[in-house]
Parts: sequence; C-alpha cells; structure tokens
Amino acid sequence: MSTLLRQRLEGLAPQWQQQLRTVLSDYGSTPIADIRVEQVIGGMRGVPALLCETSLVIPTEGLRIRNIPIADLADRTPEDIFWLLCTGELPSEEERGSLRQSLAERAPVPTYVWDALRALPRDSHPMAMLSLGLLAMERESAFRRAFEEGLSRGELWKPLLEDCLTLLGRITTLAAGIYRLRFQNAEPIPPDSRLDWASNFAHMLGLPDPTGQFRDLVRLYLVLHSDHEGGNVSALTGYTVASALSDPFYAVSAGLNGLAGPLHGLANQECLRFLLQTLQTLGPQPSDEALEQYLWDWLNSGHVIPGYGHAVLRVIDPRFTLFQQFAERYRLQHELIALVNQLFRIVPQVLQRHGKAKNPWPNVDAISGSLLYIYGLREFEFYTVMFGVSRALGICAQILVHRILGTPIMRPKSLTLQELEQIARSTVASHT
Ligand code: CMX
Repeated sequence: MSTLLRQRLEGLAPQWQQQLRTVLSDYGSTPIADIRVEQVIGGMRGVPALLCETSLVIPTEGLRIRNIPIADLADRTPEDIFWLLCTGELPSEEERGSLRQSLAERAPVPTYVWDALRALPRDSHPMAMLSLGLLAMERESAFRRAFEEGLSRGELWKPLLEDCLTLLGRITTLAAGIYRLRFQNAEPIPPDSRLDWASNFAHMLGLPDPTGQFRDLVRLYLVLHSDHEGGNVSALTGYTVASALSDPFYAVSAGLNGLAGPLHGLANQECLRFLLQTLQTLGPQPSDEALEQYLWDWLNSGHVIPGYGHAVLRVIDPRFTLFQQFAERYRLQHELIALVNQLFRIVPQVLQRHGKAKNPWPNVDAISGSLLYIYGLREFEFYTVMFGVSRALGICAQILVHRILGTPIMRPKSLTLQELEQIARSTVASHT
C-alpha cells in the first residue's frame, strides 16, 4: 500500500467532507440550471448535474487536471498525474517514489488471469480481453471483503484505494501481455520492478526502442488520456457502477467497456484506419484538392471524420497540440504525420462548410494512433487498450474521491417520451 498517498488522503478527507456538508447545508435546495427537452433526448448533453473533482474540460481551452492546464503537465509522469488527480497536489520526490514502488510491487498478474485470457478465441478484441482480465481479478477485491466484514461507510475509501493500486499496478502488465498474446504470438514479458509505471509498460510491450523515444511517447500517452472530467462515457460509467458500492474491478471494467465504443475511445483506432485508407486511396502526399474531394465523398457517404469534433470542446484539443509538439521535438518525418498536418489544415474548413459538427477542430485521436504506428505499434485494435490503461487512472481517482466524499448511489429520474411531451406542453402553457 502506498502509505504516503493514504496518509495524505487521510489528512485531506475531513476538509473535503466538511466542504461538501457546507455546500449541501447552505445551498442544497438552490436550483442551478434549466434543462431543455433537447438535452434530455440528447444524452444529457451539457446538463451540469455531476460532481467531479479530478478534472475539468473548459470548452474554449481544454483539459485542466485539478485546475492545472494539461499543457503544464506534459512533462510529468503518470504517477505524478495519479497523485494529482487523487489529492489535488503534485507529489514530492518522496511521495512519487512511494507511489511508484507501490505500483511496481503489484505489477505481477496472477496465473489464473492469463489462463482465462488464453482460453478466449483468437479473434477476441483486445478491449474485451482487458475488461475480462480486470473482472477476473475481482475475486481479490479488498473493498468487497471489507464491505462484507462490515467496515463503516466512512472508512470504505481505504480498501477502495488498495484495490485501485492493485488494479493500476497490474493493468500495464495485463495490457502488455494481451498485446504479446494476441498480436505477437509470444509470452507476456514479466514486469521489471526497477522501472516506473510508463517505462515498465513500454518495456513489457517488447518493441525495439533504441532511442528511448517510444518510452517517452508511452509516458506522454498515459498522461494525456488519464482523465477528461466526469461526464464522458467511460468516467460516468465507472462512477455509476462504483456508486452502487460495486468494487473498482467492476467499475473500471465497466468504464472500459464504454471506452471501447467507436464514438469514444475506439475513435483512435478508427482514425488510424481512416488515415491509412486515405493514403492507400490517394497515395502519399496527395494534393490539397484531391484530399478535400476525398473528404467530401467520405462525408457524403454518411461517415464522420474520425479525430474531429467533440461533445464538449470548441477549440483545438490541447492534447492534439502536445502530440504534434512531440512529433516536432523528435523531428518525425513520416507520411502519416504529413497527412495529419495536412488534414489539420483542411478538415476544419470542410466541417464548417458541411455545417453539422459543432466543433470542427481535431481531438486527441486525430494524431495519437499515428505516433504509436510510427514507433512500431501497428496493431491498431490495441490503441484503445493504451487509452484504457491511462483512463483507468482517472476512473480510479474519481471513484476514490467520491467514496471519500461519501456521495450516494446514482439515480437520475427518467421520463417517457409522453411524459416529456406533457411536461414541455404545460411549461409552454404556463409561459403564455
Ligand atoms: N465528422 C462529421 N460529422 C460530424 C463530426 C465529424 N467529425 N462530428 C460531429 N459530426 C456531426 C454529428 O454526427 C452530428 O450529426 P447528426 O446531427 O446527423 O447526428 C452533428 O455533427 C452534431 O454533432 P455534435 O453535437 O457536434 O457532436 P456530438 O457531441 O454529437 O458528438 C463526437 C461528438 C466526438 C461523437 C463527434 O464529433 C464524432 O463522431 N467525431 C468523430 C469521432 C471521434 O473523433 N471521436 C473521438 C472523440 C474523443 C473521445 O471522446 O474520446
């Protein structure tokens, strides 16, 4: 157990709990928003009805983790980010070391998990394998055991933290092992307890990395995808499941099942498929005119342009820019990067003229897969697994903070279409 993280949270918990009690007692019955019919039908889009302390997505700026812009965190390690997500503070050297050691100690994955994965058909999607691997470990949950033994509600966050550390310690080993079993027809590479979380993951993937650049890409990838406030499908699902006091293995596995959808995490896989298909159809270095015509044909045949648009953002995703800067820093000369940059010049204008997408700018998926591909990770079905390893940091931190705050089970009110229509009709009548 990372005793330092637990100790820091023990210090912070009473302040957070007091703040929650004060807001509830001072403003508990104060209305904060009107809800429109289109928001009820449109996936609760924009309804400010969720508490999330770990991060915030500002439509005109992008992601802030605990109020720090993501661009200011791009040189950090995933351990720093997890500590920050959980506590609201960046760790000291000693705190970082303690968390790193705690994750490294827990990195070995039990044999029964590998056995379960080996029993799956060869064409199983790696996201299904990741989710199943986590779920298989549920039998070891300290949280479930503590609950069954009657630990008081206020103390439940402690075994939950323990589970989160076990899950995070193992998830890199699990994911890298899935890559080896599924795509390399090779045995998983055991973790090296001397390495940090990101370096160990890069090491266990087993790809050649003579310059260390791939290791740096894995670090950046794990930092940038860790959290994106509370309303995205993976975080919201994890939170919902954990609110029923299901343990983190259930909650993170469920969140990752949502991440596996093509409108969410799977978009990076779809994006690279789109880029490769574009190069195959148009050849390398297509003219701007040919590319623009290709985009219109693509849109007119009913497709979305992967990697562009966002449910919340209304600017270029800063995570896209940070990956572009990574490509510039290492002077990556590759036809995929050339295409990513060319699309960045052309797609926003095309989407603006197309007139549907509220946000014509690139999101992180417009480039992330290309970088992995260039460094030799070419099996793009695996890309959402990379995303999932990172997003597990955010889901774990979110459910941990919720358990510290003691928030109740999720239970929004649903309406039938008929009820919705009746409520809307009487609202209109009362205003005329
Ligand atoms: N290409 C073409 N059309 C697009 C589009 C794109 N990139 N982005 C949005 N649109 C369309 C939508 O399909 C929708 O059309 P309909 O009215 O016919 O349904 C319309 O524009 C309005 O959509 P929106 O309000 O701007 O966007 P949503 O919040 O509904 O959806 C998202 C957001 C990300 C699903 C959407 O932009 C999309 O499909 N993008 C491509 C896939 C992608 O890059 N996903 C990764 C997102 C990052 C993540 O969550 O991980």
